[in-house]
Amino acid sequence: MTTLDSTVDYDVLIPNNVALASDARVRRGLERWHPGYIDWWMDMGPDGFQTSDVYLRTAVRVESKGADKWAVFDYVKMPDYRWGILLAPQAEDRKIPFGRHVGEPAWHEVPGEYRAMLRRLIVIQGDTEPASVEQQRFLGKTAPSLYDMRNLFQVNVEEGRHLWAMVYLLQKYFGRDGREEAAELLRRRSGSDDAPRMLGAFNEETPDWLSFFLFTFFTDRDGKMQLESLAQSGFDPLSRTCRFMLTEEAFHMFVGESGVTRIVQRTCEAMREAGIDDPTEIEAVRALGVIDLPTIQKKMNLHYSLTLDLFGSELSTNSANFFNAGLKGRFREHRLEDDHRLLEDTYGIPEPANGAAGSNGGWHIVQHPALNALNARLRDDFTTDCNLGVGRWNKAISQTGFDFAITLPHVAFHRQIGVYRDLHATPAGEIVSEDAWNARRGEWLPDDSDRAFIESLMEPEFRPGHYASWIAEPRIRINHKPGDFEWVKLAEA
Ligand code: BYC
Ligand code: FE
Ligand code: FE
Repeated sequence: MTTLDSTVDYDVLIPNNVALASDARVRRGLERWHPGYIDWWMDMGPDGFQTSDVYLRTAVRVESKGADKWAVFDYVKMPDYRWGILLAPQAEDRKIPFGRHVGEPAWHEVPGEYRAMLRRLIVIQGDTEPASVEQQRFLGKTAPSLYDMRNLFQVNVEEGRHLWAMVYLLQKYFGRDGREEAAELLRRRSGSDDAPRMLGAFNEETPDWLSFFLFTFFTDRDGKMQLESLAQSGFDPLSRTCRFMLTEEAFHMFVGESGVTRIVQRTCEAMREAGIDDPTEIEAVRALGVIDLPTIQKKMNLHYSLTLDLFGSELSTNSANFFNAGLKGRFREHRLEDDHRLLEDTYGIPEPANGAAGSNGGWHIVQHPALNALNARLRDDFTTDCNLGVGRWNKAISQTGFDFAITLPHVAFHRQIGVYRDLHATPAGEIVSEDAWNARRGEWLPDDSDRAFIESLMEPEFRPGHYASWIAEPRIRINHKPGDFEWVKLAEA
């Protein structure tokens, strides 16, 4: 069932479908937060392009009716983007779908006993959104095309909107401490020593466009998995917010998957034209001005393993508490058929057969209480989802006739968080000594020379319809625009 809230109120500063006009307290709170947000955007948003006209999608309603799409496309200067507050329509009689309260009516106010836990989840979700904008702020300057530049900025403004979405929940439902948290979200900075972003991967650099595409493929996909879990929440406003965010998130994943596909395609085409049969002839391939497949594999190993850490420890009482409380469910909980309480269930986690480092005895699956293993389960769902995309990259390789496959590394490879953090596992899942691991690190993860090579390719290509040497032209373009479309009208040419 849908309600009236599918139209957006453009009469107020902040486009919304949450009746802000009649909620003076929250509206004032957000209007007070807005200037700080704009300051943050000017400081930490895309560097050098704030006065350019960008062909952007703006969400204007939450559902498509006939010809009315949920978003409109037009040229916008990014600081004028209309960051709105849009929640998916409220479902009538929604019930809490899992945990101790399963089957009870969903909450429309914060349940007092879970207030701190809920606030923490919302703050962590909110913190990642501006963090990613900060990580990507210099990439516009080296964009391989105006098309890619536009896609970067589209992702950036939508991550900004996701921050608004979490700040709305904090301001509306958490009173004074919610306002304090909202201010802190603008104060922390990715990579800062004294006020870093909350989760590890959001303090890493995104220095080049291959990193950007891998980030949107893997790390935005963690966003998808986490949002899917929070969309199940018994706290209905969080559920509705996350459901609408997922609509936008699909584009972020498209940018990542298609970006890597285009890089792989270009590399394979260039190898074929040059008569190179062996993709591991790194120097010969690099001389063609394209990124060799083994380096793509190494960069992928890095981004995948950093993203696995974002799921938290495989065994976690936090995750059990979130679930029991009805705050954070499983991936697509509503499609799973069990009692949604998991009191008796178990879940298997791979552990090294002979325990400690130095043992090459393989892996075996150890069963744990399912409630404690929810992070591992979500992480496994994530890996399944990733493998669909990786399969498409490999198809692009095999279609050009090359014998090379990109593969996700073992779950224990290069981990800083969770049950594998003290192990030294190779991408194939062999446990080696710390010294042996360090000695071979450069085979598995990008080293200085790989980084320098990729950096050398990062020359801007700002002519409409042109693409940098190392990436193929897209087959499908946004909103069916022609090939020479001017996706970004640069302010100073
Ligand atoms: N780095 O029981 P544990 C996105 C902390 S991405 C640093 O193991 P738990 C996006 C943890 O906070 C999605 N600290 O794990 C993508 C805890 O600290 P306290 C973001 C970490 O709590 C791209 C302690 O270690 N949303 O949207 O079950 C662009 C023990 O934790 C890390 C969410 O994550 C880490 N990697 O699960 C833009 C959803 N991992 O409490 C946006 C909300 C753990 O002892 N968050 N810790 O001080 C959650 O559901 C959970 O907080 C986590 C961790 C899944 C992150
Ligand atoms: Fe987001
Ligand atoms: Fe995203």
